Amino acid sequence: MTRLINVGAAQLGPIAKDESRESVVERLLALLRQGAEAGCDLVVFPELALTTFFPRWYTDDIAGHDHYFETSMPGPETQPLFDEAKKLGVGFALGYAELTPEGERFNTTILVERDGSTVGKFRKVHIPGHENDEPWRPFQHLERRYFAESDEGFPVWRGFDGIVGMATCNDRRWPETYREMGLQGVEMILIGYNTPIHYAPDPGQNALQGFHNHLCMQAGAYQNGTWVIGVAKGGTEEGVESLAQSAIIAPSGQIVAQAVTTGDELITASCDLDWCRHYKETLFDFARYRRPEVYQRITTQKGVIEPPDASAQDNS
Ligand code: CDT
Repeated sequence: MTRLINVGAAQLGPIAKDESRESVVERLLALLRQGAEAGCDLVVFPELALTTFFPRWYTDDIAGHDHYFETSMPGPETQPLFDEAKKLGVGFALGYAELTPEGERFNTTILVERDGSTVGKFRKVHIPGHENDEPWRPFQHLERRYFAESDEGFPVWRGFDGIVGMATCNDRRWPETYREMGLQGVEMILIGYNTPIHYAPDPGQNALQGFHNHLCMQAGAYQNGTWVIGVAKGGTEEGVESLAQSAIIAPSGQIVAQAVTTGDELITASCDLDWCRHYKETLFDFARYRRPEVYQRITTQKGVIEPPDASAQDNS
């Protein structure tokens, strides 16, 4: 059996601080139309795909940056994207900054079906970086100042003739992200990211950014028998170089398509959702082989608890 879903990973290049939403939406529309021409059922855009990565700037007053946030989705500027996608019969995932009526701020992705209906909304769970001003850094990563951590976890939805889930950027580095969705039978995980190459707390990791990006997504795909679609906003944005290397990853863990530029670029693959079964029903047959009774620390413990130091033990 084959259940083929044609997917486009719509990588974006930089978005300047003063680039208008209208201009960004035009770029998204160009990629969407390219996807439609290539026969895509689904086009995936990156995290915070409507604006520059504004958490790199400190502010005392977050509300002063509310122009980076969406209070409705679709809103007036994004409606043309929704209209065109429905007309073309192409679904899409779009990352954006969400400001709720209650005044909460989330790093959100919406997934829209080919008929224009909303499949689901995902709010980023693992919020990286820091809360307070750290001017020693060449640039800051203040996501923890701007965004609340979602407590909604990692739901999956039936859509695109399969079972689809989402995660956002830093979420992709955590094995729990994939396993939570794997335990719900996920067949395709959509992940947008903005990953600066320079990691100020430990620049020794800079040269490994590309390796770590693919390492975690390929492992998550293989260990859960799922497709993973990783989509970057890459290139040099407001002086900050971010990783590109968007990739479409099969349930085998193999990369089947990869971006070759750091700018706006669509890569596509025909994804057979039934390929997932090869892994879900063999090596990773969870019902047969998992041992949740010995994994208790995973859900009861947050940080590391080391065993007692042997030299401190009383050996009398
Ligand atoms: N956007 C995002 O989550 N970026 C993080 C950078 C971590 S460094 C503070 C990432 O995991 O790629």
